Amino acid sequence: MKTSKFVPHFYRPFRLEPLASDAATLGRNFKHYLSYHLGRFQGCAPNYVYEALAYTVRDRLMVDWRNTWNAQLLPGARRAYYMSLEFLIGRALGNHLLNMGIKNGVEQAMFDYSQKLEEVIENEPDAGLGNGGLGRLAACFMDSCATLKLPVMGYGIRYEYGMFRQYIENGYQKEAADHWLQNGNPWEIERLEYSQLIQFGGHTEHFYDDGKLKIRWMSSNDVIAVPYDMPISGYRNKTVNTLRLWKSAATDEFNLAEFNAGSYTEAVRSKNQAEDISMVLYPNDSSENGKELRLRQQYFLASASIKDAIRVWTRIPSEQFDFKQFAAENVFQMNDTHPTIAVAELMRILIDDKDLGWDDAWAVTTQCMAYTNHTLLPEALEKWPVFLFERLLPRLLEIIYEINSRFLRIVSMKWPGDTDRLNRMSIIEEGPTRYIRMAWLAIVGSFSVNGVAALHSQLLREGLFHDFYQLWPEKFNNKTNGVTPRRWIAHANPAMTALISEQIGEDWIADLSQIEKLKPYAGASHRAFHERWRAVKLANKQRLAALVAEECRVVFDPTALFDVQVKRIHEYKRQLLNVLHIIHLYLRIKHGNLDHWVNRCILIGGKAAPGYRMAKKIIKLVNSVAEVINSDPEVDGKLKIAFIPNYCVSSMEIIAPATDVSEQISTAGKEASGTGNMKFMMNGAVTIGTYDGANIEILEAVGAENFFLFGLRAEQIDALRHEYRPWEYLEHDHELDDVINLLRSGHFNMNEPGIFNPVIDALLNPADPWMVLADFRAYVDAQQAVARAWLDTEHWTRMSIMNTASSGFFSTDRTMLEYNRDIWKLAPVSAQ
Ligand code: 26Q
Repeated sequence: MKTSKFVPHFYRPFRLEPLASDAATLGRNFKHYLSYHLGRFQGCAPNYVYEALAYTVRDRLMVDWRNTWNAQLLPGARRAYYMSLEFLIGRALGNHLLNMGIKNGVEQAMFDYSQKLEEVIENEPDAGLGNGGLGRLAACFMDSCATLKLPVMGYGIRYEYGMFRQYIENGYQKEAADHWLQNGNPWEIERLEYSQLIQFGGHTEHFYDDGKLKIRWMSSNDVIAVPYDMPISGYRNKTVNTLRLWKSAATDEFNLAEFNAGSYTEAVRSKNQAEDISMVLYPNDSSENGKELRLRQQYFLASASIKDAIRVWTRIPSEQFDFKQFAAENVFQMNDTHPTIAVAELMRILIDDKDLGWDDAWAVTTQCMAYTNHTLLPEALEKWPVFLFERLLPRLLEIIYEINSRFLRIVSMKWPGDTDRLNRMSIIEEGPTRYIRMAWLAIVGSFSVNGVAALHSQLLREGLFHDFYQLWPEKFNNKTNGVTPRRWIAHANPAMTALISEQIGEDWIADLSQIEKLKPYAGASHRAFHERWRAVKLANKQRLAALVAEECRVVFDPTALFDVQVKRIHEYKRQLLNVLHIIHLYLRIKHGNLDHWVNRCILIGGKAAPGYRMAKKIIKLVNSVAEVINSDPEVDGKLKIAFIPNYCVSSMEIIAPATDVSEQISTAGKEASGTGNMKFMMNGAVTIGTYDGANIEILEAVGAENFFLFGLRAEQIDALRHEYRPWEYLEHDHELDDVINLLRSGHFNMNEPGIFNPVIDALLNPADPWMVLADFRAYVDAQQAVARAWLDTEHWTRMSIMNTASSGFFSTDRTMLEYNRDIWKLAPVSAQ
């Protein structure tokens, strides 16, 4: 008998047969899930229809998902891990249908079942596992990596509660819990078998093993990390990458001692403590800084992810693994400092568990880790009290001390006697309370440090990170952000997508640099195309107007100019500047000063961190001003203001395609990049913006004639800071004076006297870091230029087309290719 050599299963996966995706088969499978799996029938609650369809679609991702996994795991293949406390993915169903190219079939199948696909899609809750830009960026990155076939896995936390739901009561923001998992999550796959044990607390013990000093971490309270995998589909390329989210659970023996002592309730309490870790996403709120639970989340993610990556790397039991080689095949990208404890955790594992010496472990770690910074605001720089580490992560604190003392030796060699510099650069901040500076740990422990737009990276090198830049210039680089054109054009704006593809073919969807082929069509001779471009915009504006009517009870006229500012509410983003302009427009109506008047619908949206008083006041102000203006008969449709509650990924999918003017008006030097600006540009909005973040690169790409630039530049802001006298702007600009006086008069808050005094005080404070009044006149003038441009319809259409046609650079495909070229150095993997 012939015997063949045994081949382990991980080299010889059995093949899965692909499933048919014609409408009839899809319909049958859908009915199967609805009836036999979910036990629901026609007329059931709509979320079950969505769920059954999601399972039907997920089945069709499985083969590619598995093949992708196997192809990426071939021995010797290098992989990257994107480690982030946030992944703001939004809805998945419509996006997968687009990527898989089965939308028409599914639409038909749903139609046969008397369902409208569009409505079914609406029943999926947003996966809101992020605050804003940083979390959404991680989601766009995942999309692009799958489309580019890059072997990148996301590691995050499976929060039970995502970003809070915002609703408005009497003009004020209220928060409600976002229990997005309430009805289950049909996309995820639980993989209990890959659970990891995570240690907290306890103490360290030094001992000798074979004459060698070793350290172990003793009597810790352990928590289990259970992974849940979400599929990330590439655009029509048979690639499905993985987003692995960790849920915390109590260890089985968590309560044995307490159970036996008869203390049942104590036992359940400790179980709850374990489960608390992945319970809720922290809002981006400086009042939440230093919270112990947040540090637990960070270590939980870092430790589970590194252990998992090591498990995957060493999965073949018969082989020997030399951990000195770990960095050759593994690289971790840290999304801001949030997961930076990973630097110390990898050192701990390599030294304590894998027996590497310090120098070898450090060489591996600093070749594995890369760090992305997302902010220059000092209050957003993470630091953790040493005493917290002592209690929660004693072994990691020892390692950080050792990293620091070796690092400071390097500094003092290069700059002997420079104690100021030593203090500035130390990972430990000395003082009554001692802190660990996470950004410093990230820089010291990484081979790459990048900012997220050209200006931001420059300001990092020249300012915040200057000492480190002098020491290690080669570590520093820029990676300008992007957004995925699949979700933000093809999915969100199907009508514009069809129109573009008709002119230049479909290749631009997977290669956005080709969108510049649209530029010739901006020319005056293409009047018919311009007509259709406007018709698409109008239809999108009708769709948004319906949403605004429903959510805000405000009627928007789709023929008016749609002027939109949606983003987190923060003083540096200057929603207040927008409000001052609104009041100015209102006064112009009242004074009959209507030269070059353009009817405007102004939409503002965004969440304020629950503990950020001023941000919440700004929301109240927007709503109060809106109420007065919208109900003033003299205004008569010339101006409409709405605040859209609960701004999120799904609402942006309606908002961006309907926007004419995109407000990007941050104080120069403060917005690291911005990514909403790119979504608007792609959808044919024209930007009014400051010289800040990625606005600068947008301006360069589209040309000054297609962008409304205004305001002080970063260096002018810095220079003015010492001599800023806001009241002088009132003295020299009576229109600004009128605006502030009307605000002060209580015109917008008749029933709540004085509530906006803190806002007025902030604007007139010479220490106002955001210098709102300094840019008022320039902003109003730029808005007037917007109005004049709008009055020339053809001109506006050309600008709109030019914005879309110039947006090629702002695809995350480009961003990911740059990360890969300069940092990750992965070979694309085709799954077949
Ligand atoms: C920190 C400590 C405790 C609790 C929460 C946080 C926390 C959470 C989220 C701190 C910051 C964030 C998010 C920051 C963020 O979204 N930054 C944005 O990142 C975008 C992507 O790079 C940029 O485009 C934006 O300019 C930047 O503001």
